[in-house]
Amino acid sequence: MNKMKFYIMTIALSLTAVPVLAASTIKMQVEGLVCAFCGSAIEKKLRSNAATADVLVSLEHKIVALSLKDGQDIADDTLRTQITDAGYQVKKIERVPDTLDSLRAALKGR
Ligand SMILES: [Cu+2]
Repeated sequence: MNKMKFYIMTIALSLTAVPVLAASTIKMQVEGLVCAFCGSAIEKKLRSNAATADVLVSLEHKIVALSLKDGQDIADDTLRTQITDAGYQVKKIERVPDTLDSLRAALKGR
């Protein structure tokens, strides 16, 4: 392999090593959400994070999800604390590749 090819390969590899796009949707399973007031309380709490772009609350599926603003993040611990402090129990926190809209559509169809 000549030097030029080697450089091109190296650049190509280093580009693919960078995560294409960090998951920007956080999906949480939350227990204790029983009525619309719970839903709006938790939504308000999550929207207080500067990194929050949008929030989805499904009482029916016990799912709370939020989308993050580009390049921003909220630590799992922060979310856990906010939700616990509001009086609910977080069962699961996961980063998913779906957009909030696709989650919304999927929950509706279930
Ligand atoms: Cu309630």
